[in-house]
Amino acid sequence: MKSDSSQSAGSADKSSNIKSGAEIVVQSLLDQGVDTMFGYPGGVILPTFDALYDAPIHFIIPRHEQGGAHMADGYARASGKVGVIITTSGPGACNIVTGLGTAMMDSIPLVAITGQVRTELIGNDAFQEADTTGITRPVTKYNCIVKDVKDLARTIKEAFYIASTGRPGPVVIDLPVDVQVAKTNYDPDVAMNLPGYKVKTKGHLRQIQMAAEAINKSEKPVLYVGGGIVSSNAADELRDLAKKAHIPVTMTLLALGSYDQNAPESLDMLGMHGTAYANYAVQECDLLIAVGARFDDRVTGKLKAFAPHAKVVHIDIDPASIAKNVRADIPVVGDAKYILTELNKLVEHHDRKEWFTKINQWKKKYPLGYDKKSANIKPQYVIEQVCELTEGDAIVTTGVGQNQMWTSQFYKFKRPRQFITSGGLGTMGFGLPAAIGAQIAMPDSTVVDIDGDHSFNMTLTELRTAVEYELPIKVCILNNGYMGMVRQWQQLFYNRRYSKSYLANPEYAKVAEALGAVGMMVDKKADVPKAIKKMLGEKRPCVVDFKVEREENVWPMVAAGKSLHEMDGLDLLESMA
Ligand SMILES: Cc1ncc(C[n+]2csc(CCOP(=O)(O)OP(=O)(O)O)c2C)c(N)n1
Ligand SMILES: [Mg+2]
Repeated sequence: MKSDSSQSAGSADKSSNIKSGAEIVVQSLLDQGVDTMFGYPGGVILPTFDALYDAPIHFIIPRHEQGGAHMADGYARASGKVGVIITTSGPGACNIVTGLGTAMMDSIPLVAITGQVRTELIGNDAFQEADTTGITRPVTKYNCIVKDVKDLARTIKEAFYIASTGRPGPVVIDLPVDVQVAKTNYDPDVAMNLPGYKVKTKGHLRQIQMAAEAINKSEKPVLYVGGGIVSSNAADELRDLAKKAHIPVTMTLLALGSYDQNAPESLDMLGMHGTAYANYAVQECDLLIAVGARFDDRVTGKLKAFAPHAKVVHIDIDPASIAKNVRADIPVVGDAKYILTELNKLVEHHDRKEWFTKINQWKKKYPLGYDKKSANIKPQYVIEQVCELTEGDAIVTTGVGQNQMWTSQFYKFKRPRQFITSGGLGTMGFGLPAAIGAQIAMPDSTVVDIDGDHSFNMTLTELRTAVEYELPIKVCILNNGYMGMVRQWQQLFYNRRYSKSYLANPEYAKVAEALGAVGMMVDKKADVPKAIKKMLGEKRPCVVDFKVEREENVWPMVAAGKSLHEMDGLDLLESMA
């Protein structure tokens, strides 16, 4: 092996630090503070699994690598730490691609270690060979293959640094089996070598002053905050700014809870299924202060007509995000926590009475709502009950579709890292494994996955993982029988032609029981609170299959291509106010 020359080098002390690549992986993880990881074994990663055999790391084996990647992601989102996953080559590595893409789109720090065939076989179509770095390049912040064991410790250190700094994201280290076996001296203090990777955290002082001046002058400002507030742990600074300067706050899907939704300044979520009061406020504001948000198309609607009267302050750690979609009048590149701290020293208090009066009128006229008198179980009712019975304090994950949008509308979040959902990629099947990861990170919290029937079906095998590790997660399936969001679009835009959006479901309560969890089915409205209470008291993983109204729609809705103020469904909300 080419790289074990260092075996003979150095003092007795140093030679005691001779380790195999596999041992270096484990020691590096421990040195990074990793105490929990996820993974699934296979041929070419066996040396590292052998080194993990007696390592003091809580190791969770999912039933499918995709589940493992979402678990690591849910763990990272709930804890703020880096999520770690290890898989074999070929099929194992390919199975985490969706998980990497999910983390990439939502800027979640992950480190994935994938086994690879022997270096001499690479490119030979060897058994279980896949071009992992090629396949994962577009879904990672950074990836690389380590071909020399001497580079391994440094590469792992760099991987954690890249994953967790700047705009966070997933990193893949591809590791051929022979490099796991090769030996070298392990230097825990090895220096990183990342000349091209620079993170600007501080923000330009003059730009910050200009932002403060604009805030002080503004009569109708809106804070529009995204996932960056969560990843920079800047919720306290955000609250100080909103309270001190008296500015209403609207949040993206990923930022929900970063501002207490029960506070009077909260406008809740904006965008396609955002609140009317958030969307109107954005369309009318004279200053939009975007923090850690990227003006995603689900947020802006028709770009040309977005926030037409607003001067835009854009604060983001990723310079590539700034002015990508919407012109920034005052760009500030840096860490949200730092910049908001500086901004708070410079802003003045203004009442902005007229602005808040107007906002409160919109809130009164168009509250979120649904037909509460219906005899059927309305999905929104289930979520409201879950919110009430968990005192708004649970960690909540979701699938994708209507279930996700209703959860964002009807569960009122109080703090960051409480709502865990796949925003950018919109990955069905995320809810259950993410709940498992979150429960592992937060063993004393109540973790509820509010899921769609078809989203749940995509990764339900992971229920067995929750049983295996005795995780008391709760799953509320909003079972409308349909791929509801697809059906809603087909109803509204395809003349009710429900093409391939229906599939008969299994009996989820029985599936849950068969997998060793508690299963319940609820088809009467009166039984909803009882069932939720029972679910919350369960020590075992518990699945409740709520048979909800089948053709309920999510309102309001800004149809694709429309401007934010052109919402459908407002008359309905007004009539239910
Ligand atoms: C992996 C994946 N495949 C397809 C889609 C497209 N899609 C978005 S929502 C949806 C339907 C979801 O159905 P369900 O989980 O039952 O949720 P509901 O909308 O009914 O609440 C589909 C198919 C997706 N987001 N993710
Ligand atoms: Mg459904």
